[in-house]
Amino acid sequence: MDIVATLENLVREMEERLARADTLEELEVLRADVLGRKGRLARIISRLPGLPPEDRPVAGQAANRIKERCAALFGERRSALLASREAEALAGFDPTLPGRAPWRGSLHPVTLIADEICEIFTAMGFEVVSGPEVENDHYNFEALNMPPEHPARDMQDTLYITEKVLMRTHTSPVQVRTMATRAAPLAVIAPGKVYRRDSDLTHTPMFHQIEGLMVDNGITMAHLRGTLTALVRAVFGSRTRVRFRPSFFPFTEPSAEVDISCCLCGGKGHHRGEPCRVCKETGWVEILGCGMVDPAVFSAVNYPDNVSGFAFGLGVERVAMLKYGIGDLRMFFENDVRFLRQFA
Ligand code: 2NM
Repeated sequence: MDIVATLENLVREMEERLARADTLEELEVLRADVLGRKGRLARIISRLPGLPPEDRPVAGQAANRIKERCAALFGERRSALLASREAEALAGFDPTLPGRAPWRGSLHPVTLIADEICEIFTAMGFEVVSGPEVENDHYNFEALNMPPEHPARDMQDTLYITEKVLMRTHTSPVQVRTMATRAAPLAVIAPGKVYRRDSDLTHTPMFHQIEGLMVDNGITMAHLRGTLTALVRAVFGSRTRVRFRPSFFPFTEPSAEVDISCCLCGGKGHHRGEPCRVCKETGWVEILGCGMVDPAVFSAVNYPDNVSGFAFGLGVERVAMLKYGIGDLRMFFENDVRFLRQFA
């Protein structure tokens, strides 16, 4: 029967064309040509009603068989093409390899130093306290022996919110607040952000301070000296030398600044045959300010006059720069991961 032979030919022809179709696009053209609504198979089937009735069942069955066979051949070729396309895409890399873990970040060097210093003091029995960054005139200045018009207020370039409300210029108001609510004896440290109207290569409008205060009967400068020497040697190493230089602060009397032997040149003033850039050839670098709390501060918080105490303050960025050999203050605020990940 001629129609059955035509159908058989169609399958053979299609098998050949399928073998040559090597893209999914070519395959789709072939599918439309053979199996589409107006394709070759559809045209053959449309001739069935014109056959003599006795031939129709055999021809009809053959048409159905061929249709299924063609669809199956297409499916196989399509799967094969999809598989080889994927294999091509994956060529040269192994999809079972584990991914690269993203960097999860690390603590900022300022945080590392602040945590380290707080830990050193808590180990000596100090307690960490905190207070507001927006302060008022009383706690930031007045109670710290800096009345209005006191020339010491010119030492601070203050960021004012109103005439009486301001961004704290140091963390000392935290110590004042602590004394105002608690009786001696007291040993506290106050870490935190402080604000100054200052911005250049070596000053930022916000930086971090840690201040400490110890009050009891019989606290002397010997306690101050021993405590701060212990701090410096814990941070910079046990061979670090320490010297106390007379200075002035409105809230302490006497007052001192503490220098340490230069952590780059070891106090020699020269490093690798060059003048030391850290200590400017002096062999010493300033690290903190301190003193015995002025009686005027104690009276502002109604402390009895039989107590004495020492206090100190340091800049965390400054300590971090010296300890890690960072030459530029701006590094702390740029948050460049190439800088930050060195402290991971
Ligand atoms: C410094 C230097 C010297 C200080 C004083 C006080 C308080 F509140 F107790 F009076 N807190 N911090 C102080 C003393 C801070 O920073 C360079």
